[in-house]
Amino acid sequence: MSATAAVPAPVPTSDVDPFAAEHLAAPDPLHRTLRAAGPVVHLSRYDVHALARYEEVHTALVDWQTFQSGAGVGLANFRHEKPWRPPSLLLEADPPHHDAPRRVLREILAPLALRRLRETWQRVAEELVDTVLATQGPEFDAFEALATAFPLRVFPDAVGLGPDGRENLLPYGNMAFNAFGPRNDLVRADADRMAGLSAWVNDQCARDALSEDGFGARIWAAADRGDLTPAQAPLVVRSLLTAGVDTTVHGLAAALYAFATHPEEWQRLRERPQLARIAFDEAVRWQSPVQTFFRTATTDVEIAGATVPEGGKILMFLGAANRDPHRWTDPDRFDLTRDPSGHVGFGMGLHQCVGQHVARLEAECLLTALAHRVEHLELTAPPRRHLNNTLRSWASLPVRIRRA
Ligand code: HEM
Ligand code: OVM
Repeated sequence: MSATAAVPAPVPTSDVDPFAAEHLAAPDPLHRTLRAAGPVVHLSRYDVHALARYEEVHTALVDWQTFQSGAGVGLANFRHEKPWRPPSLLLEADPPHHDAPRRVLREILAPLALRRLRETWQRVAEELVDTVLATQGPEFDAFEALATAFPLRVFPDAVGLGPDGRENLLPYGNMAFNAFGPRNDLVRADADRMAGLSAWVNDQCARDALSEDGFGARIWAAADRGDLTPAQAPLVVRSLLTAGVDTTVHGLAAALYAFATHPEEWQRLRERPQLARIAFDEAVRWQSPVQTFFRTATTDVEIAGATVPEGGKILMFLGAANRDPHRWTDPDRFDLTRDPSGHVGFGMGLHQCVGQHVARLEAECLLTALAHRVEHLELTAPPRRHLNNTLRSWASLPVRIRRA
């Protein structure tokens, strides 16, 4: 027996700040470095353990007993730090508390329950694309005109929001996704808007603020049935308003960016518009609009020879796992012929995105409407990123299109 076998390999450590502007703007080089450094890397700046390989990220996502969400899925440890708002009953909860809210949302957002929306969303997408093509000419900002405009036209109505104040939705989501990271300049930049945005969102979660036929009303109906308590209902509505807007805006932008830079894949989609769903999942794999989430260790846990202490935070790089060459062939390629299933862009396991069918339906409607009307699209200038601690997000996507 060799003496070295008993000595655990030292955990690689790094003082890199993954939330620094340079890495948020272009995360791929950091992801490569972290994947190569080892299965676990200690990040000394925040005293957290980082996972950037597919296998370890997947393991942490599915093992909710060891890697809990109830102490927060951001850097802040709710055991010691007061959360910036009452925790989410889904995202920031563990079984058994997680069960009832999850079941309620799963049923309301299930593919079958969304069927009644498809016809309307398809029509809205077609009208939007027709209007953009008619009024904007061949060159426009696809981030504003399509990726932002479409979700904002369909999703708030589907939830049942009133007409006023919808311009608060994106800033609120931006703030919430920043709040998972450290208290850096991105968080400080929104400090003065936090109270106002939160008050507006919380007001929209009341039964009286919601129409009678949307997702929000169904959440309140679940409370009437006793599936939720009346105190839980507004917080479950809040989850939709927090998680359901920015994610799809930047997810759709990722898909449009992918096609604007991969003309041969656009031709493939035009030939077979049924590929829209797979194309969207491949764009989510390729760009990972949600880049990171944290967990907290419920016990001293060994990951590939390294010990993460009980109560320690674990940072999962979803975007790095989605491009791990040990899991994906030619991972940096946006490729409609691959099978993107198994990507962790929507998470995996118990907390896997409960709104993913909503996101896919939006994407399917918008992408097929475009596929039928646009022969070619290309960038006219480098797109601009918007920096966020969690989202791989966009500020502009300048394109030129040729009508079909
Ligand atoms: C959870 C990503 C769209 C609502 C998640 C998680 C990810 C994710 C990675 C897992 C969190 C974790 O494991 O801790 C995305 C992406 C989207 C998207 C990339 C769009 C491209 C949506 C939409 C909604 C939504 C449209 C609402 C209609 C939620 C909720 C959770 C969640 C409520 C928490 C689920 C739970 O903890 O059980 N999402 N999401 N998401 N998502 Fe999404
Ligand atoms: C929530 C939630 C869920 C997923 C993502 C998210 C801000 C929030 O339940 O509030 O990001």
